Amino acid sequence: MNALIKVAALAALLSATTAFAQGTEPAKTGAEPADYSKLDTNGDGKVSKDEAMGDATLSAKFDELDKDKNGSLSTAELKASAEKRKDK
Ligand SMILES: [Ca+2]
Ligand SMILES: [Ca+2]
Repeated sequence: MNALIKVAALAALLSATTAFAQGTEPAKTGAEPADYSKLDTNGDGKVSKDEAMGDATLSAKFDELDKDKNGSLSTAELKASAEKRKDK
């Protein structure tokens, strides 16, 4: 009786594992920089200081990342920060 329960449990476990594996999407490469485009709520291609508030890390580094001090982070400025992080 006990053996039968064990077999049934094992079968259930195996089918659950298979279902999980099939439902899992391929892992992302991880090389992708953080998606700051979603912070650009007004869609002008730049992240303003207000928009940066949506990301604590970005908000904290805003002044440092805003190289030309124009009050917004351009794609180039964001890309530079992503590449800087990659070095570490
Ligand atoms: Ca914007
Ligand atoms: Ca800027």
